[in-house]
Amino acid sequence: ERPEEVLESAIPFIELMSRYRCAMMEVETKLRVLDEEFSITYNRNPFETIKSRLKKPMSIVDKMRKKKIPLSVENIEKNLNDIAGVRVICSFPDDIYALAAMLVQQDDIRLIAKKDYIANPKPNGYRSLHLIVEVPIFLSNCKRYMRVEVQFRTIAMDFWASLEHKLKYKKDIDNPDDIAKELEECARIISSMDVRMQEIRNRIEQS
Ligand code: 0O2
Repeated sequence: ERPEEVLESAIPFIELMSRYRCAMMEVETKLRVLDEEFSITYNRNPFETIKSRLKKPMSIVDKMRKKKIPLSVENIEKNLNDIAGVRVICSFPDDIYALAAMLVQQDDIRLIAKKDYIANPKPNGYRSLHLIVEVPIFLSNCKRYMRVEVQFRTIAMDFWASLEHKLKYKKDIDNPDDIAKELEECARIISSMDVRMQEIRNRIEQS
């Protein structure tokens, strides 16, 4: 193939990624608007930080291979839910559910799936609330619904997940079973601490 042909064949993929980037921006803006309103009305912020990321092309290829689906722009859009990811990090568990409900009830958002790993943690201890939503993006001549994965976690759950993520990707660790057990126990401690911090905040607000 000639270089210009290679480049040309990449255009649909570049366009797809651009649409995902727009959808990610839409979701992030919606959450920032809620934050703005909260800070004016209730004098507090419902989340600490928000981070967005697009899945890397190589990770997309790996995931499609793992799912044994032929690689094409159409198949990527149909089969992967987490090309566009928004991570919302809250101080308190109640804020997670409040924000998620406010996002989902907006009339241009379609909720595709909800995985509540806070109510039902993974066996390794992973906790977060995952929503797969579709959000419309308005282009020059059309409206397209794009899927975005929104992960809601507390600061403590995020701290845990980033350490656990290291375990997953690092090979040749001494005593991986011991570490996994220790991590699972930490996840429980974190969860009960999140609940206690929430209760303290409720008491402060009531008084
Ligand atoms: P990365 O590097 O964060 O992008 P699916 O995406 O639906 O095919 P699955 O496993 O059903 O696959 O999705 P799920 O459970 O909703 O998890 C998707 C993402 O949640 C992961 O993306 C992680 O970001 C996070 N996650 C899920 N489980 C764990 C866990 O046990 N530990 C940590 N640290 N993060 C987790 P990726 O693509 O795996 O990774």
